[in-house]
Amino acid sequence: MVRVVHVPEVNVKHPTQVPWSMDHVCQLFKSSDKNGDGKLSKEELKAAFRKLGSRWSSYRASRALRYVDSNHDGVISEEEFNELVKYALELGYKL
Ligand SMILES: [Ca+2]
Ligand SMILES: [Ca+2]
Repeated sequence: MVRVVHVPEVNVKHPTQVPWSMDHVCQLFKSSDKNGDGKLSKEELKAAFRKLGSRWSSYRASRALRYVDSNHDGVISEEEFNELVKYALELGYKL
């Protein structure tokens, strides 16, 4: 029997299954702002989650919007952007 003794030291919060780094997710969301208004609409979010590999991109976009959109204007603005990145990273492999 083969014992796997590799224990990651810092990967407690973000297990190794998570294929996306913070930078990567950040870039992806930024590049998803198709109309360049500096905000992410639900449609743009949906496309971003699809690129992240989500099979439920529409559902994810709605959930993310509800969770991250703290001023309830229906879009993710720059101030909310960091929360969005965090949210996506926390979802990680569950996408
Ligand atoms: Ca936009
Ligand atoms: Ca907002």
